[in-house]
Amino acid sequence: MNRSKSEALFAAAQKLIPGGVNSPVRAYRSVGGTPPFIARGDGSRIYDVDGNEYIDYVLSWGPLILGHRPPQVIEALREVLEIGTSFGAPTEREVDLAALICECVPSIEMVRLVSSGTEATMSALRVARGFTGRDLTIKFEGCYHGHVDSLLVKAGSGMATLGIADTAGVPESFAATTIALPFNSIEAVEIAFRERGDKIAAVIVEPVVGNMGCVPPRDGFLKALRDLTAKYGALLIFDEVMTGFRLALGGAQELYGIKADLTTLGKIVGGGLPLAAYGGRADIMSKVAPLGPIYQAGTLSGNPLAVSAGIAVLGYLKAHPEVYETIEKRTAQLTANIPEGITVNRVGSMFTFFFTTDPVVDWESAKRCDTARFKQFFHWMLDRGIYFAPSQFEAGFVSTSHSEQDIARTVDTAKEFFERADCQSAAGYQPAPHLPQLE
Ligand code: KE4
Repeated sequence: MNRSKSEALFAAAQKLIPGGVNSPVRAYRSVGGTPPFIARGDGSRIYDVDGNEYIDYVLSWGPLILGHRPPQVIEALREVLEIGTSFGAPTEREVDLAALICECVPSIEMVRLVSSGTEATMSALRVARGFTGRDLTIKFEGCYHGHVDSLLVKAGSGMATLGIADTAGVPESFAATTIALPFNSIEAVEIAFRERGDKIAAVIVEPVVGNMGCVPPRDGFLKALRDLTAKYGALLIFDEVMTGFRLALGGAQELYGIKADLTTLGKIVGGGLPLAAYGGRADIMSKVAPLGPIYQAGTLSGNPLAVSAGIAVLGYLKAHPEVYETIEKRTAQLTANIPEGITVNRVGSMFTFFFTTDPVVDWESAKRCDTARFKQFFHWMLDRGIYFAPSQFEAGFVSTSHSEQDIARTVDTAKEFFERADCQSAAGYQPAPHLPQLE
């Protein structure tokens, strides 16, 4: 597959942008090779600057549940372009989106719009500390909640991909406010609360983890978090930036029947534009400025372009709940037909192929994956027009625009990889370090 234009652009980009990318995981550091520079997207497809076509299972890391350029979103954006792009003042659309969010996620009684998932989790954490008057947070190893200083402790996603346990630049005093525990370990949470329960402001969790790869909660784990936080007067924060509107209209909360005190949303809620949100119980959210003493602000919060895209997507999902059954069925077709020899985790239309034969239930088990074989698989698929996340520690997504033919072609291409003799071990098929070519 010729990627000469991407290579030239990548070389130019690296002179101007750290690593040539505006978010680390895009740089292909853990899989090697040149990241395709994307020229356009349409439905389930993206096309790079060299004209190569791919079936896209990254979907901008989750937001594009309706695929690329869904007509509803394009039309909504066109309408807004006629009236302006940003006012820095309240608009009717923000009230409409707030109402939609509160309707879809019953635990959210009041909501504040922000511009990124990181902003949402950072704000939710500050609100939890302000509301409880406590400083400590429990998070789980392998979970990623954006690049919030105090949460970049044993985080997943790009940090797991790059093998960075803890980032530089975060004062020890910040990191010390975070207690990182094994995901799915109720006992570890019980001990933490027994020892320091009166100092813990919140537990923040990806209710279904996407950022160490897709890892579902063990039976009873989320309920235990709900009970323990209530017992000790801490808040339960569900980080549903990835799972919100993805697993169900009401997110993981609807799927598992657990009501969080605060919820963070992102990705789908902005329909592919920069928009995220945090919200929850009115008694908690009423502490947020200008109503209460906890400050949070944002120049482009609630801007009409992003809000209109969010309304278009959420409005469509609300009017067509059957889409969840369709994308879950398509994802099941994809994951059920992957040959033996790897572990597949799937929840709804989120999935990960883990290159291990052991169950993957937490970061300890995820990090034992054979990332060298994942790299071979990744390039095998990429060179045949199947675009997965360039990391073993990310989730894949299916949209309403993925056809049964897309799924069948993906399964067949994966089967070829697993059946080829030289792909049976990491010593086998090796993509060229900078030019993953195949004969
Ligand atoms: P952003 O600040 O990237 O909008 O959202 C941060 C965030 C918060 N919470 C969860 C559960 C998330 O998954 C994310 C961001 N997800 C990653 C992908 N795993 C974004 C991709 C990237 O960092 O480039």
